[in-house]
Amino acid sequence: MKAILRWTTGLLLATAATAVVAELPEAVVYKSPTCGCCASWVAHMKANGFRTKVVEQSDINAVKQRFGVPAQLASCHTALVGGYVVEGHVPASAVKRLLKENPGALGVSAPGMPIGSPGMDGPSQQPFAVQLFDERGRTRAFESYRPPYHW
Ligand SMILES: [Cu+2]
Repeated sequence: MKAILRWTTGLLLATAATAVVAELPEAVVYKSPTCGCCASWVAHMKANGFRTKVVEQSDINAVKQRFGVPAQLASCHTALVGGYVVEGHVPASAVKRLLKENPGALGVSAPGMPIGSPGMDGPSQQPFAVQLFDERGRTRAFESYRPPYHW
């Protein structure tokens, strides 16, 4: 009986683990071949359970225009995750919250390249914010961060 219970528990745990992995969609990341901080952000996403696919493209602005990223929210890389556009160094936790809450928006952005955001190591960490944007370029606050950071 004990053996059966243990076997069943093991099976349930295995099923739960599979479900967690399946929950996170693949992140398709468009970046220029020379962008180092973009690669560091990809590593951050991987470390937080996302499968990733990198598409190297030198004309990254064309990608942003195609996906509807408002010019004032532009950063380095642009990713597609679960039907949303994720622009720049958005923390994986914010992407997970986005997927969970599923708001009516085109995507999220951490505009610019804030020092201290995931993939942007540096000596003087800055506060930064993640904003939601829609297809008409309207933005609203989603999440804000203050150093010190422990991603
Ligand atoms: Cu960057």
